[in-house]
Amino acid sequence: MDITGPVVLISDLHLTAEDPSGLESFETFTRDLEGIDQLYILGDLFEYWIGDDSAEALGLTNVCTALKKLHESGTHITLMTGNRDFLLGQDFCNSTGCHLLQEPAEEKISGHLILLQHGDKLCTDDINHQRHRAIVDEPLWRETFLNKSFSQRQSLARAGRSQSDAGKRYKSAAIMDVNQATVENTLLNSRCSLLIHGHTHRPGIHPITFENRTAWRIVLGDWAAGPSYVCVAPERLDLHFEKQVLSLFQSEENHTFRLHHDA
Ligand SMILES: [Mn+2]
Repeated sequence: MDITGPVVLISDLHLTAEDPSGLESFETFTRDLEGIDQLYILGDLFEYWIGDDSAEALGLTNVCTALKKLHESGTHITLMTGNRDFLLGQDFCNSTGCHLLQEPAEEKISGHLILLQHGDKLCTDDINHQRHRAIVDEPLWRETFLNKSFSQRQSLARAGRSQSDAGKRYKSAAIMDVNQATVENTLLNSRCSLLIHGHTHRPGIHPITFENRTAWRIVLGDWAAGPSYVCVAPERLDLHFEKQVLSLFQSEENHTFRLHHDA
């Protein structure tokens, strides 16, 4: 681990008891973070979540304990939900010491104004996904689902997951990536020139030039090959994934960023 800033961001860990090594790597990661100012989790911490009463039944109490310990070490933890764990709620946050943040959010991080999002809502070419997301975002749908018994929720979630896996086999890679016009519009409507998101599992840093300004889209990786994370410091931002580091350095004179690749 190479922590080059006081603020760290992660997403797409997809933690589940079915993958004990993932749980272990999260516990190690949070121990290494103790003492940093702030951790942002930008969604899909869990492979799926069916209500704040189910951590124990899903075999995920160690994750809660790890977050709580990090919080107690003095690190401020901010949590955004993703399309897999959109049912994470206030009870989970209260018991782990996390602050719930709605997307999209403009946050001041190490002096930079950064737009944060999980990322699936930027993938507007995937119409079926957007339709599904609109349904489960309805407060009434959520209330109805959460009022079901644990085993009912469990079997509905299982059915939903296998449907989604089957759907992915037929979708082209392009459909499951962000839509460029949606990204540009999102940045146009914000004051930010940095956007950090996850979801697509395609880590990278991309310049976006529009209306005479350059913005940067930073994409977090998933954790299939170990932790992927972004560190933000006043003068630099580093994206770690698959043993690589991509960095943005900010110039002192005009505050523009320069990209550097460390393979
Ligand atoms: Mn996702």
